[in-house]
Amino acid sequence: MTIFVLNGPNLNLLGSREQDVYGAGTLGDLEDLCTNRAQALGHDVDFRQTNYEGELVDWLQEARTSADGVVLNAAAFTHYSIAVRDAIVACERPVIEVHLSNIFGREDFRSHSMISAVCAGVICGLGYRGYQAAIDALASMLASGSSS
Ligand code: CA2
Repeated sequence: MTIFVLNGPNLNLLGSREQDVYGAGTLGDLEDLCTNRAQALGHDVDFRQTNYEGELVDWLQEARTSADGVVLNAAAFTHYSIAVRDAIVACERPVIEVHLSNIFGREDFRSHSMISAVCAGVICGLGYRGYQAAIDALASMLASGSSS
């Protein structure tokens, strides 16, 4: 099975600054971790990052035909994008929302997610481990044929 791991704006900067919030690893390190985890479970990962809302919407639409499940860190789009929310619903695949940081322990505006209600689950505050946990959960959901 194929799992899309989709990352939103500014996550290409991982490792270059704000290491106290997001960790010291780079986006490349995160891709390696996701790929290795999925391979160990017998799945493929298609790992992508974009700074553009429309491109993320395009990828979620693509997931409907090309992915079995999605791990999504929509970054700042999480907090205001109705377009991303609608694309999650339209993709008809289980989507797990992930954040590296604990969005509930930061500025008030980060505590609200436009997308949580339409995702299969939410993981935040666990750093890179959150992506690993999301891949594990998706693999288990796909194997059992359930979306929860
Ligand atoms: O904690 C997360 O994963 C976030 O999705 C990251 C987003 C933020 O807007 C969300 O509230 C929470 C920001 C990603 C920016 O990443 C950077 C990485 C290094 C340096 C600067 C930004």
